[in-house]
Amino acid sequence: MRAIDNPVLAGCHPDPSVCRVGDTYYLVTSSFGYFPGIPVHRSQDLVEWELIGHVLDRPEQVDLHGLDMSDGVWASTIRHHDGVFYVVSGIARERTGASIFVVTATDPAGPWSDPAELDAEGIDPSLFFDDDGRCWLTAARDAVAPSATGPGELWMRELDLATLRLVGETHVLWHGALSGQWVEGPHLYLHAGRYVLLAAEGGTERHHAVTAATATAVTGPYSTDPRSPLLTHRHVGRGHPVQNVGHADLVDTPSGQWWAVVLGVRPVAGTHVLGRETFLVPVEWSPDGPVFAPGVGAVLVRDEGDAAPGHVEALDPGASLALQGWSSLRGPVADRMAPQDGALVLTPSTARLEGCGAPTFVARRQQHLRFHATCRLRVDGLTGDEQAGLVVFMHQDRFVTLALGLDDTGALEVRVVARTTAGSEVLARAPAPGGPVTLRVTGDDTNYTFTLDGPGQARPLTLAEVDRSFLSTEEAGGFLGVHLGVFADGALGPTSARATIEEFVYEPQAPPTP
Ligand code: 6LW
Repeated sequence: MRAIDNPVLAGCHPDPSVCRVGDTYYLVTSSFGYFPGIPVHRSQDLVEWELIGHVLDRPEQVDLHGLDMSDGVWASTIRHHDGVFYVVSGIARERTGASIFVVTATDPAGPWSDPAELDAEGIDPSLFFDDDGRCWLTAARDAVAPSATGPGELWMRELDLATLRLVGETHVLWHGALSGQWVEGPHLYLHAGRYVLLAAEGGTERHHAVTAATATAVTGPYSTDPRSPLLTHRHVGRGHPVQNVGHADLVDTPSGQWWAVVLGVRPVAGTHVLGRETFLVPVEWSPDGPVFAPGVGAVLVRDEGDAAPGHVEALDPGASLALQGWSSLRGPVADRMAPQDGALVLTPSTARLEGCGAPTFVARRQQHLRFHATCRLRVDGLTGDEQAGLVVFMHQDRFVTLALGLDDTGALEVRVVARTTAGSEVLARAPAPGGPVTLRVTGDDTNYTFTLDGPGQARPLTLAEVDRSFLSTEEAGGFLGVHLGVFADGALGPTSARATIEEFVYEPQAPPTP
């Protein structure tokens, strides 16, 4: 095992769940309103992960239209049993609660089955296969759920694998070790003859923690592991580079070592923009149960190698955008996005970025604290409010665009617009240079800086600087992390306008020298 270069999956990759088949590991994370949903990564060493597919990549599997971007696909669990991969997950819908479903595949790269919806209430479902071949679904139910019996609880029911239906009675397992509030993210393991139920508690912010309960029978009774919390960063001080640690899933290696994947965040000056990322933590078993990060206390090690110098990631419009880590909002947009002569041609949508539909948008995670993202594009035939360009997107109510559009006289301009629930604010505007323009956003410890370059310009023009915290989870709320991408919206109906993305390049930048 190599040194851990945490986070092992950078950018918005929360609620990690992992399983091993032979010497290969598979990991899923939450995708919220993004499409395709539930990225699947593969690794041979738990450190280097390759994106191999998505569980929900067909629109008939999931409909996310109308949802807040922070709703949608929440925490999932991946397990492998008898040659079949199972993913259980839930779709959170603010207005109608959450629904839990299970999907299966023989190849984790896909295709995955259509979801079988389960008659279950709650979030964060997980599966446990016992030694008799029976499968148990656990999930979390908040205190406000109609049939909750406690202040938030973990419950269990048997999943009949032949019919993919829940059968038998519901067992209420545990109300958590801490306040009982936000007891969620359960995963169950059998180790040395004892059932160990891990949970995430304290909320996914600074008080996040891993807690545990144990039992001698799968359905309980479960008693709190008095060592809880087993892992948390609530006490490490706000200056520590990694915060909000929790939501663990365990896996063993073929040689019998144990590891946990957990979520954590990397704040700068108290706010984080990258979302909740996946970290790897060593685990050992004591007679009392799992010990996280033995020898380093419960503190994660983080390498400072945030960016490899000269590393450049260029969008390849001719290859699968999904497998390059690019997503759209709430559904596919392939009918408004086509590769052409090495470029990506966008047709403006009537759906707007600030709505809850599926605008013409495709973006990738911001994965480094410091970066440049540069987009060279040209537009043809824009009318009215149509616009296209680069977007730094946190949520439908929290994003900044650097885009080409028409000014009041119908002349092409470049403008920077910041969106909040209060509306859209134009931060800067400048006449568009003729020909293709180069739009760049630079992120650092302080700001997102928006610049414009183009033919005839002596040097790049800085149009606006936006405080980094504007795009942070602390200010925006919700569960997401910043995505960087391109968009085209504002059409009134069918349109002949086009935006041609000639190049999109993402370049991590090294930390400032002290
Ligand atoms: C996840 C749950 C949570 O399902 O956030 O705050 C949800 N807790 O465990 C979305 O990541």
